[in-house]
Amino acid sequence: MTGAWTGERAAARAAPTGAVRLARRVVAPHMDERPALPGTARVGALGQRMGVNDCGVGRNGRGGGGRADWFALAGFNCRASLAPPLAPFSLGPQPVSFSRREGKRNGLGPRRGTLQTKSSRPVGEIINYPLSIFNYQFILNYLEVKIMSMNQYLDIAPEVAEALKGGKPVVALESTIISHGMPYPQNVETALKVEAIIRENGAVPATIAILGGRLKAGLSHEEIEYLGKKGLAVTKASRRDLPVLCARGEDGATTVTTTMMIAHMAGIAIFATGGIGGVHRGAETTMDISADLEELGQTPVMVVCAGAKSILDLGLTLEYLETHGVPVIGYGTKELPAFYTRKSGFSVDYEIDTPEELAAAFHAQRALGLKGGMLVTNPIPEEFSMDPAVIGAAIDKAVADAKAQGIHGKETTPFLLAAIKDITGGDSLHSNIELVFNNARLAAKTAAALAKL
Ligand code: PSU
Ligand code: MN
Repeated sequence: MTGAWTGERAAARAAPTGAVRLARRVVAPHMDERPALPGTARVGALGQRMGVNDCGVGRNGRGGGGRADWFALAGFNCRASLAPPLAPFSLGPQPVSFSRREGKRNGLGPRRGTLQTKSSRPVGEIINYPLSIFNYQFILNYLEVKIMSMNQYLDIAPEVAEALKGGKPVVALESTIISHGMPYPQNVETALKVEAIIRENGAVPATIAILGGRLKAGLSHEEIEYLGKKGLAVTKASRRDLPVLCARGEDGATTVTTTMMIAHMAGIAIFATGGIGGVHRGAETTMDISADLEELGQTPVMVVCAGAKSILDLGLTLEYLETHGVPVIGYGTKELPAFYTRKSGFSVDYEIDTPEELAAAFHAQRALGLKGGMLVTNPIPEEFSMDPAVIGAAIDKAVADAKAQGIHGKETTPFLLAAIKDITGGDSLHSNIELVFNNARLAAKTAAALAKL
């Protein structure tokens, strides 16, 4: 059986460093009904023959089936940045295609194929190289192929797709903060204002949520209003919730975890929010540790936040992040901010004082091939910060109430957020809103700086 598939380069641009970035969209059979990204080709018929199993990996059961790289090559959007030795691979203006031919199997089982241009002209030396799965893997490692869209469930809003295609700055935003983090209507007002602030600072906002089982990168105002009104009735969606929500076509508000995941699938590197989840107080018995920390350890997205609330055990949260190799940066501070206050008594790993240096550090993390994210903690502006004694007492009371009422699992964080707001009579909500604005500004400036690298 012969299978072939074609992918077309969506955008390529030379960075000042000489590195070449290539965004390629490959259309898989199940994507035929989906709108293509602006400016990309749709190759439905050729895609028909192509599926993960048709790549010779999963089907013959040899050579490590299920590799992410193969999945990327097998028809999902992928973005590659190419190191200079392989620059010819992506430099040609021609659309690139892969054709796989039925060939002899060698003793190790891989099929062979050739990588060539759509017109069968070689793009460069590498392209003509006969490929076994092993040297494929080698090339892919060089290519640093990253999955932009690992499934058929992703919808990137046209404006966001256009910005990504042109290498323009984009900032992701979460939706649990809308549905579970603040009351209506302040949640919707804040979400819309945050988007406006990101635009004022030169980036395109992409609020992320799950709507009708679709992973949405970029929401309309109506969609934000819908989530804000629905509030706690929307499922708070962490990593473990995605499969069932997508299969059932349900809605989900994305936490830091799922926002990072979907941002990364879409090719968005920077994400602004209020606070992250962490290791809860008493986790030594409850084992309540937010999936946000795991995600920071594995997904290459920069998260700009105001630290974490002391509803958490901040010391253990930092230990956990260290174990998972997540750099914790203080923006203009050496001390971890505690959300409502600028100080926590804990040190961060590094102080960085400019968006350009943040972007450079994130860029270096990628260039080093490190897999995780980066946590930027940006202290609440002085004028909006709260009295540590007042907020400390409110948090202690909220934590005690949660314990007394037997609140646990995913309800814990939303319960504590609402209790703190009630106890402080709304003062904390005001601070919460202002710190999100502050983070949006920093994230947009950092995204702009990153786009220049
Ligand atoms: N902390 C806040 N505000 C929030 C959240 C946490 O100060 O809105 C939300 C975020 O969406 C975060 C999630 O990802 O709660 C963490 O929930 P959990 O602790 O259940 O992992
Ligand atoms: Mn939890």
